[in-house]
Amino acid sequence: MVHMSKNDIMQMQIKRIEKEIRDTPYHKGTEHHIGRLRARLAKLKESLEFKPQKGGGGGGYAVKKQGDATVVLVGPPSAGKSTLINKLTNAQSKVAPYSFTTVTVIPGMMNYKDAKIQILDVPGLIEGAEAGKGRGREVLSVVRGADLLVLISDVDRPQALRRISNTLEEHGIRINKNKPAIRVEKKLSGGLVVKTNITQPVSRETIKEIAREMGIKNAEISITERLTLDRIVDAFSKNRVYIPAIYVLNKVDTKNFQLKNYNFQTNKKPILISAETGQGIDKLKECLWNELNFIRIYLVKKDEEPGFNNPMTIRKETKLSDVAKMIGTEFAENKKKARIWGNGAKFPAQEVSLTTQAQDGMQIKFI
Ligand SMILES: Nc1nc2c(ncn2[C@@H]2O[C@H](COP(=O)(O)OP(=O)(O)OP(=O)(O)O)[C@@H](O)[C@H]2O)c(=O)[nH]1
Ligand SMILES: [Mg+2]
Repeated sequence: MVHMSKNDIMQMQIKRIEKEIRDTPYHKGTEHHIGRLRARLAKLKESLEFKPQKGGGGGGYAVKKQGDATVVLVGPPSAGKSTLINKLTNAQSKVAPYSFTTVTVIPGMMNYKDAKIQILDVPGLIEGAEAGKGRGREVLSVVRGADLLVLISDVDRPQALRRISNTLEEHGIRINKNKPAIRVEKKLSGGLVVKTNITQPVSRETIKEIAREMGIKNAEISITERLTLDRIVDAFSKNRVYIPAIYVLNKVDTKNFQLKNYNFQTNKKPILISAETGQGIDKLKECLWNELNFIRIYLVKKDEEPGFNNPMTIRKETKLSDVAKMIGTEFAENKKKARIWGNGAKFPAQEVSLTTQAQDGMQIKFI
């Protein structure tokens, strides 16, 4: 008898459920059933992907996040990821005319408009980078930690952008999407209650069934957005990440490439560059900066009058408590509140709690 590992059995179950979902037409009568199948599928994939690996460690893959934000370059082999990181940063990543040149994560730092943007070059990602197979697994785990993704291909393979983003989606990485507007308040008893003022395309019974299937037995579920079945499954899954991305097509120097001839089905137009000649690179830098939503704040030191002496570049929507931590863990320790001036302050020297979000132009004194 052929021995099957637990892993193999789970893979088989996944295939079976995926087939059943494909073979079942979606309508009101099957919605409940499909909802349950989707929930089961999500749970199976979750336990497959996030099971601790034998031997542990990431073999050179664990890279410390540094700088104000981390951007990961993701694309098929030979798209020019290493050429690009060398152009944007101080990194010296090996470039070669064959696939899978890069075998670990190569970090680089890009200084742009006062911001330090960490860029990570990773091995090429091929479609269906299945959990545990090849380097896909490690690449995906680095991708999950990114603040922004650059999905990059070249002008000979524009459709790879869509394929790569599909692969990421299959692994729970949601690109350019907001977190579903659901709040789940777990209770000790009382079953499930769904609250929403919006007409939902999915019935309450199905929503409850998905929740139950995913281990939520007693809870109040408040929904403030119209949500499809997939988004509901996402909302109850533990491993989903929501990351913004920009699309890039490299090697425009090699041929006359017209964007209008392609239907990318991506929600943003790709930026055309040549990592080799430098064409489009300034535009790309500007775009990275914009997408990362940087703002500038001004720190007011003890005994100092409010002013613009100590500028600091941070991400939009950063809480003041996190700003304090960026200054230093020791500094943050005994800070309970802050006084703020300028943007965001109702009046000069307003005292606020550290859960307040920083705004562009805000002057802040920690007290
Ligand atoms: N003509 C042209 N060639 C480029 C450009 N960018 C990269 N290349 C070439 O494309 C090949 C692959 O470049 P790499 O930077 O190694 O590609 P990669 O995406 O890092 O590849 P892997 O590490 O294997 O995934 C090399 O021969 C580069 O010289 C470009 O803008 N124009
Ligand atoms: Mg490379």
